[in-house]
Amino acid sequence: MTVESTAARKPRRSAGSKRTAAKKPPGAQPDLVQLLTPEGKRVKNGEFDAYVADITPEELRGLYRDMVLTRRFDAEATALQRQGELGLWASLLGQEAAQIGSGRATREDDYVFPTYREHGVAWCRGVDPANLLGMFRGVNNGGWDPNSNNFHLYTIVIGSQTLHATGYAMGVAKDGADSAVIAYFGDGASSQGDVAESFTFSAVYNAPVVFFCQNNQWAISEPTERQTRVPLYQRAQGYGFPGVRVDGNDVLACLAVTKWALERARRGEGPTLVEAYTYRMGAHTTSDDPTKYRADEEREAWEAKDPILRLRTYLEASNHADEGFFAELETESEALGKRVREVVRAMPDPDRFAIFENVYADGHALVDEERAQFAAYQASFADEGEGK
Ligand SMILES: Cc1ncc(C[n+]2csc(CCOP(=O)(O)OP(=O)(O)O)c2C)c(N)n1
Ligand SMILES: [Mg+2]
Repeated sequence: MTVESTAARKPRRSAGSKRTAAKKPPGAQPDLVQLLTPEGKRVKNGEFDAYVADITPEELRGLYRDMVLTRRFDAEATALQRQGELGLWASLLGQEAAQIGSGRATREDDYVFPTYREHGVAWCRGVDPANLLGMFRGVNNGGWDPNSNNFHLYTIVIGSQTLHATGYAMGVAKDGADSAVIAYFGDGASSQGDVAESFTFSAVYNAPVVFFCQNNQWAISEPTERQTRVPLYQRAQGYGFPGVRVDGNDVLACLAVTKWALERARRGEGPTLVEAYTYRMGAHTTSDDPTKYRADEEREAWEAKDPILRLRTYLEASNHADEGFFAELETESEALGKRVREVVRAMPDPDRFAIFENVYADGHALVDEERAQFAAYQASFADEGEGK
């Protein structure tokens, strides 16, 4: 498969979907780059094998460990929300391979622009998972220094980070650096104007940016069929850069395809769209109840394609990992869960007025006014208390 043929590939239509965007049957598999089947079998790929050809058993175990620890951390965060320790949590359950594969493909000097769900990518960038929870607990606006790990703060305004990434990438090119930028976004975000503008700008300025779309099939309660009439990766063709669809539950394929796309960016060949075809196994966030809008069979069909299970099968079948490795990892997982729980519970409440700091470097009259209003509002409670 060449880059050109990838971009020019025809949309696949499921039976009976000639004019209307009919929903695919559960488990339907579109054309995609896959190196590890759901059954854990390594399959050859003429174009992308080269990007993982020298991967060692130790590195394979590392990818497995990353996915397991990320899933464990994510489960702990969901539990913490249920116990009232967090206001909200956006789970990545099911998307571990897309995030670990692409995250491990990045170089230290690359810059990453996430959404609010990229806990696995944060892990790969070296951000302490406990620090991801401050915003969800409502005690800070981020919790880490973006420039320490070249990992931007989480972005809730859907799609806006693709513009930030494009601008940053244009700057990287102007600096003459050979680092690359990667922007994460979802299938729902693909409908945002910001994403369309990012595609146009990055294409015409040949910006070194990879657009990594995790098509997890749902944008809250809206299925992908409501976002597009063509496979999402084909959008790239209209902007003049390549798009490729990868099995988002295959960590090896995600690693290989993202490496390829980042290398294109480094060589000055401009943007790439990667559509990681995956599934959001849990709710959109802890505020959502997916049983209201999707069938259990759909989730069950995707359970059979679990990203962690398939790598475990492969590791065991190829004798790359023994029982000792899995047992040790289990212990490490439990320790991570415990530590995260302790750190979160100990997070101090912020000073109420801290929100007015750092809005402008040198302050602003409007912020001063708002601070004064807030102070008066707070004081009004004190008066009430005294009056009683
Ligand atoms: C500009 C904007 N519009 C609407 C929302 C509300 N919103 C939050 S998440 C979401 C769905 C996003 O879906 P998708 O891009 O597929 O990402 P996913 O949550 O599935 O990872 C919406 C509409 C928002 N945060 N920002
Ligand atoms: Mg989505």
